[in-house]
Amino acid sequence: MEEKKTYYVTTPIYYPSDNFHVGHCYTTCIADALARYKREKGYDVFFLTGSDEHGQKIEDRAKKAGVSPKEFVDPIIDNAKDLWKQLNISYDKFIRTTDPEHVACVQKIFKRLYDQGDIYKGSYEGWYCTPCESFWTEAQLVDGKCPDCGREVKLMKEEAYFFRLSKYQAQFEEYLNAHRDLMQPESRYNEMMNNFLKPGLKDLCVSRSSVKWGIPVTFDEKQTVYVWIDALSNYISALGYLSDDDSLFKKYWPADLHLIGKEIFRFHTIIWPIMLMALGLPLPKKVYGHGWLTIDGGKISKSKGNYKDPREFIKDYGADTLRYYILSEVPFGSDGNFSELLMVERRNSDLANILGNLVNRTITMTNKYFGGKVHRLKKVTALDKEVMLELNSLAQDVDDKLEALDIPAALKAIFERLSRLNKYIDETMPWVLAKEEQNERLNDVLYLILEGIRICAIELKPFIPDTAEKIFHMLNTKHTSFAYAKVGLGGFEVVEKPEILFERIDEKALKEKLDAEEKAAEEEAKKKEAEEAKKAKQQPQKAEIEIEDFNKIDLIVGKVLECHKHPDADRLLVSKVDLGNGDIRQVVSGIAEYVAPENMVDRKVIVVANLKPVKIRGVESHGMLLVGEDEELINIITSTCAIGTKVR
Ligand code: ME8
Repeated sequence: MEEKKTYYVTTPIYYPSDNFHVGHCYTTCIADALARYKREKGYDVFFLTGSDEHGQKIEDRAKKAGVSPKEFVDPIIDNAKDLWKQLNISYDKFIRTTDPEHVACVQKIFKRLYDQGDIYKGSYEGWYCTPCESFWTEAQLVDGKCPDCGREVKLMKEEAYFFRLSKYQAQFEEYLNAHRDLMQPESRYNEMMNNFLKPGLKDLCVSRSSVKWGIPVTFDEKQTVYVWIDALSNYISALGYLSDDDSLFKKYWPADLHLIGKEIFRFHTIIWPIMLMALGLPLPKKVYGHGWLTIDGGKISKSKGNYKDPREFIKDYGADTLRYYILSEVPFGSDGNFSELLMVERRNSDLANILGNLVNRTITMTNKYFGGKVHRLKKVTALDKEVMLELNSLAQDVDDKLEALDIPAALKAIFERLSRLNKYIDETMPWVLAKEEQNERLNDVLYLILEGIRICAIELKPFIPDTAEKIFHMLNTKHTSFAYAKVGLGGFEVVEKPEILFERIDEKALKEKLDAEEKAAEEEAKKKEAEEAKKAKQQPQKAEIEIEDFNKIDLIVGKVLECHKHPDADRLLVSKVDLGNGDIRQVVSGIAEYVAPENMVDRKVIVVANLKPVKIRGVESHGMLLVGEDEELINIITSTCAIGTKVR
């Protein structure tokens, strides 16, 4: 017997968060759609998701809550699992980095890399806050002080282990040349080449002695494994790598697809492959870095007032509305805007009008004209042939689009067929055929539409599974698998009463409701701001200064010409800023979490121009961008003044 082909797809493991938003649902929905699709195609699929639970932040939050880190994360993970259940996510395993099997696997990997000389002991340098027992990078400091408690920090070194990324550079580049497929989409390959590989890989710090909530290094009890070796290993620990039972590992590794957001692309396409190379393991076949769901072009965030628990959307509109919208909305590889109103508009136009209405009126007509029963079509007209050709080419079309991981295009192909069926109804006018008692033709027309609906529902199954099931139920058909995705069934006996698949939602009323909510949120934010300003006034301010002190600062309006990520620090962006009069500066800022580099270009910013140049993580920075900062957000202060304008 021929062995079943396997397909291993993963999402990132998420940080435990109380504020899961639609952005988090994005990767998981894509992975789910692909997993469901491959299962339908007969693959033996393993779909992995999970949670990334170690690190200082969790330790701190648990301490604040007065519980152990594990006790702290447990309910958050249950909450995440509940969300995935409500969204119909069909994962095969949910891995937690606190699972004992994962911990044991990471410890073995670390030891193996150490024994073979790929991990060595060195020292890590950073700004240390003694009361908080935390290291900070230059960019994380606020006014040169600890961002958590505001106290003085010291430049300190601690012993740490490093992974020899540099040793594998040549071997990895050679591999990449032969496997351009690894990094998807193509554009990100150039970004990795130019920003990280060409400048030369630096060894990576992979342990900390200052972070206690982590996996202990077995041969050095002072150290815990630091973030990425722990997190990335989940993709193989979940399959039992280095355990007594590694049958899943043997069956499914290497992964067919790691799906991740663009900001963690480097970790997955450079560090992870090199780790695997060092372990002598095959590399994943593809890593796909998708864009973000944004709101008004910015990050989704609770403090911006644009955050809503996805479960509220599911409650109001159903899981399939949310799945359909996020899967069809983000263009291939780039960012896509999320808006509740747009989601409802798409629900009304695509799901209710094009799909729901088609199903409803076809079932109604089949009942009205033939008591719910039609037989196979007998006489094929030129028009029927054209429609059949379109329907019969759908499966291949969807397959091609999904092979290229272009999910919006796959959905578009299906909706084009559904629209074609609606047009076919207008062209054939079944109600006229009924009036003229052309019963044979009427039967053939209804048969072809029902077949079309059935075929589209088969293709829709991976994306909006609940809806597809409802359609199959209404058509009363068992022919719901890809094996039957062509016109050719014997006939239909449909249910008597069609179910409304998607009630239309009143967009005007929703807009009014959302506007009112936004206004209330703005007022709430204003109130909070006023309270905070009042509090800040009561708090000790920085010491008063003389006007001469302020005059020492040279503030100038500049325009960002270029901006890219710091090659060596996730939180930093490196901008080239034109200050006028031929003065072009390079400025490093700790804003990567809040703005994409491409969104910095052409912005007019205010620069502290006479700040002494410094090197920040090896990159020269001459000047500082002014930003506004609260607990969760950083806004870049912009100006409409001309380049070179002095700010006073
Ligand atoms: O990065 N739109 O976890 P995480 C689209 N633990 N995707 C978004 C998004 C948005 N608005 N916001 C977040 C981590 N994501 C690590 C991963 S893997 C070995 C370790 C995506 O919870 C983001 O791009 O911060 C990332 O792929 C995923 O959510 C997890 O983010």
